[in-house]
Amino acid sequence: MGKNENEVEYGADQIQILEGLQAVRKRPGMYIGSTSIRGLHHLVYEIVDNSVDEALAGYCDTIKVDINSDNSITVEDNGRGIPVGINHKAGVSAVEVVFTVLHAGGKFGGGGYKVSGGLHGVGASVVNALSKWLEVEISKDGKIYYQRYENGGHKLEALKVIGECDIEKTGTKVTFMPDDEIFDETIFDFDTLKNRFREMAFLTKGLKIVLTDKRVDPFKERTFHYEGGIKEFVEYLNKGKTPLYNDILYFEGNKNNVMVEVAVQHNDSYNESIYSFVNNINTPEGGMHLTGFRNAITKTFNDYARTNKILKDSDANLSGEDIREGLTAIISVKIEDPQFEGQTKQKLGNAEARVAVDSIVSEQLTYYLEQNPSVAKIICDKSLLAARAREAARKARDLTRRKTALEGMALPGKLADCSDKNPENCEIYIVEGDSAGGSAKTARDRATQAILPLRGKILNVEKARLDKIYANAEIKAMITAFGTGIHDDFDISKLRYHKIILMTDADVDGAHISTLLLTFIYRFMPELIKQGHVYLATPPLYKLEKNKKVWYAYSDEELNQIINEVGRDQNNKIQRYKGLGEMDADQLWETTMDPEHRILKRVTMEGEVESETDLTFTVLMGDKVEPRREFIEENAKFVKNLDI
Ligand code: TTJ
Repeated sequence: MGKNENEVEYGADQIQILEGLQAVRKRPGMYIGSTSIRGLHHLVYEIVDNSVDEALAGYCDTIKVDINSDNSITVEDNGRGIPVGINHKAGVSAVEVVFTVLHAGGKFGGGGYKVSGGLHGVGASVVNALSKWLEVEISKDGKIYYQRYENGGHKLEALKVIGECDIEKTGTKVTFMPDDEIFDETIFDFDTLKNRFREMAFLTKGLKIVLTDKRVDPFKERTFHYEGGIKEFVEYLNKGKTPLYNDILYFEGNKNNVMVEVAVQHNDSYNESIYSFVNNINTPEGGMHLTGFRNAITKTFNDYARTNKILKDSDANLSGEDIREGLTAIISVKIEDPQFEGQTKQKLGNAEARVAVDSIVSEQLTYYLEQNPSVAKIICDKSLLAARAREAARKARDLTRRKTALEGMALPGKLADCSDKNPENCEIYIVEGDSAGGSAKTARDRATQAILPLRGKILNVEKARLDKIYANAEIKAMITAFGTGIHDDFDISKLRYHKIILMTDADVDGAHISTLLLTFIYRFMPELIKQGHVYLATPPLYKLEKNKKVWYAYSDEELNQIINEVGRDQNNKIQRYKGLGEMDADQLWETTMDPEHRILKRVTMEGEVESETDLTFTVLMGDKVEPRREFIEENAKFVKNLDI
């Protein structure tokens, strides 16, 4: 029986190809990490990374990403366009190879650096396999080539010419619809994509990325374009702080086939915000490139300080931590064959990267300091101050470290500890105010629930140096109670409670105290948040009493719903809770502490751009007002029009 024009002949190769794509559909998590919203966004990054490769090769300077009204995605670049000729080994067009063969092509045969996606360049074929449909258009040589795939990568026809274009127009345009049989969530989040594309543009100087959300009217559009690349990234991260000098130090070079770019600027804060990348992928666990950077600056600043008598011979060396106090830095390396290690495969293992970064930064930083003695002195003086504060803090810190049992309980007096000693069973409530703390101590399950009452507002650590922080009783009490230590001392295996629950009033003051607590935990023990140990308790907003029966409502909507159920009449007695202190121990237990009924909100680092979280804390908790006002305007999505 002859085959009609739209039937496709399945040779052995074709069957093998479809089996490959079928394998992706069977175990998507193996290729894109998960089928959650994170995996959904990874599809976009996998496609965009191909265009970024073309930009790195020097042939593309604009990438447009559209979220279409049907929640499909279009990515279009002005690169050379995927080759359209027949790939003789595969017997089909190179385009078809790219979209149907797993791990296809070292980037279509081109040399140069490959920016492999978050999951190491699984490429476009995986996106095709996980899409309901996908279309590709290539413009080159005055023609528009087109091909469409459906149901996880089944091609409808061979690549064909569907039209003409200007002879000088070249580029690749891909539109795909994620398969809702694979993904739990198929609604793209504009802010998540926005944050990642901002980061990509910073890391690829000169590249313009335009993100447009066509699901809203008028369209929402953001353009990211930084000729200064990672120098502008450092400037952006420092916008919530005060730089200590005007220059942004920039070092770049190539060594051992490792391309190195580093940008550095100190600010007046006491935190370090250092972000490292390999082939545009963020490496939160650091690795060899970060080690090379740390080694280089510690050695170079100490050499400079001694040579220039800023450090006397008798003085101890400045520690890395002293020099990095207030440091904002981006370390970006590009390497042909990155080896990722660590718990989450986000740590760079290539030793040649350590050598390359160390030598390039040491050499160029030494030269910069010699040419700019005033900046060098500013940095060394700040490091000396940090060293003295650290020395003072060390003494204070030793007081927060648990002494041995022989020296008696080193735990804070105000802590009502629990009897169970297995941290996995235990939780600690950080409670605002002594009265609520009293009720919580009465209400709790003594076996597994510890209570640490805090008195009023705690220190805003965003603006305080370590010695001042250690001097603060509330902060010291939490450090001792948690047991992990902080900063470089931090050891998650010493955590004494697997749940840290912040319980504050459901009003503005309570929210402020929760924010101050989260700032402290994020700046001093971020792993507690990253590993999901931190929660917010949610006390009820209302109590409704009717004919001796009681209901609790945790939101206005829920109150309305209950009133509709029980009937709207004058027997309803409604109390709006202003604070935890208005509840007696039984009510506090029943509504907010009983694991059977309570509602806990887990605190997570939403989104994938580490530096955005850091910047958010700086902007919201730092001392510069303008960036905070901008942030609130940009993010206050539900500002009610106050009828004043
Ligand atoms: C590679 O080297 C040979 C000439 O063509 C180069 C190429 O294929 N460039 C290229 C691929 N630019 N853009 C892509 C691409 C863009 C998107 C949106 C999706 C995919 C899979 C590839």
